[in-house]
Amino acid sequence: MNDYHKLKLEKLNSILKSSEEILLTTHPNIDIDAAASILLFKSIIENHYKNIKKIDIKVLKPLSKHVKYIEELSEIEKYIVEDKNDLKLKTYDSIFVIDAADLLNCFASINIDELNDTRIVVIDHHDQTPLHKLDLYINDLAPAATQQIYLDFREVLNKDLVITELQAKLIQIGIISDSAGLITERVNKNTYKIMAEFRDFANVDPQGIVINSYMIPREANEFFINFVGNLKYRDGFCYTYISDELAEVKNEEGINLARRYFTDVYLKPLEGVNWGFVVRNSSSERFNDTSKKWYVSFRTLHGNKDVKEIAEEFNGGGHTLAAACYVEAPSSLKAVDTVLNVIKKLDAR
Ligand SMILES: [Mn+2]
Repeated sequence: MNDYHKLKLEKLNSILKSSEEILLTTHPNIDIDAAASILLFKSIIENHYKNIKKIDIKVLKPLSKHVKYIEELSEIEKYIVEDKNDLKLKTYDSIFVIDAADLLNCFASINIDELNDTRIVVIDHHDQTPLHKLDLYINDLAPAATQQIYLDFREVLNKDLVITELQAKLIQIGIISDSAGLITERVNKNTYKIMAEFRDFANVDPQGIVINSYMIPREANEFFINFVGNLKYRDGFCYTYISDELAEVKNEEGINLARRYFTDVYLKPLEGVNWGFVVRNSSSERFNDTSKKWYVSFRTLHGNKDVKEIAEEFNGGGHTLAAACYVEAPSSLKAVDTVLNVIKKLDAR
C-alpha cells in the first residue's frame, strides 16, 4: 500500500470518527455486490464506530432480481426509498457512496451545491470518473466493492477489526458475483487470499452465487427464448434480434436481463464465435422516437474485434470489448441488415 492510499484511509477514519449521522447509498438497479458492500460497510461501522448515532441506508429502486435470490442480502429491501423527497440529504454529517462513482449516480436529480456542509465519500471499484467534487475518493479498481471495503477497514482498524460470519459471507458474495466466480481480469492476489481466509469460517456456495448472478427471471424468459430462436451464425461472429411482435411488449427489465444473459453467457461458449451483437427495441422513454427505435449491443472476447468502430458508424460508442448504438429501421430484421451492411463495408477496407 502506498503512502497516498494510507493518507486516504486516515481521512476515512477521521471522517467516520467525527460523524454522528451518516447516510449510505449506492446506484439503482442494485446488484449483488452493491447490496453486499453496503450491508458490509454498515455492519463494520456499527461495530467499530460507536460515536455514530444514526446510520441510514437509502437506495432508489429498482432492486435487481438477482439480489433477491441471495438470502444474506434480504435486509437491503428495507432501505428502498419510494419518494425522492424522503432523501433529506442535507441532514447528514457525511454521505458514503458505495459501489458507485458519485452521488448523481445514485440520485440523478439532486443539487450537489446544496450539500456544502455534508462530506461526501465515494468507495468504488468501477473505472468511472466522479462527476462532482468529493471529500474523499477511494478506488483501487478491485474486482468487487466488498473487497475494497474489507481491505480498507483491515488497514484502518488493524487488529481491532473483528469480522463476523455474516460479514465474511457478504465479502465473498460480492467478490464471487462481481468477478463471475473469480474469473474476471480484476481478480488479484488479494482476492484469492480473502477467499482462502474465509473459506472454512463462513461457507458460501460459489457456484450458486454465480448461477444466481446470471439467473433469468421468469418475466425475461420469453425474450431470452426469442433471442435463442433468432440466433444466426456468420463467419466468426453471431447475432440475434428481437422479433417485431415481441418488440411491441414493453417490458424493459425483461428485455435487458435477457440481453445481458445472452451477451455475457451465450455469445462466448460457441466454438469459432468471438464476437456478436443483439438487436432489441430501445427503452420505453425513447420508444416513441422512431430514430432511436432499435438498440444494438456489441460484445467481443479479448478484443477479437473492434466493436466500438461498428457502433461509431451509427454515432454510438463504447470501448473495445463492449459497444452500443441506435439504429433507425422499420423492423428489427431491417435493423439487422443495416448493421450487417456496415460490418461488411468495414471488413472490405
Ligand atoms: Mn460492484
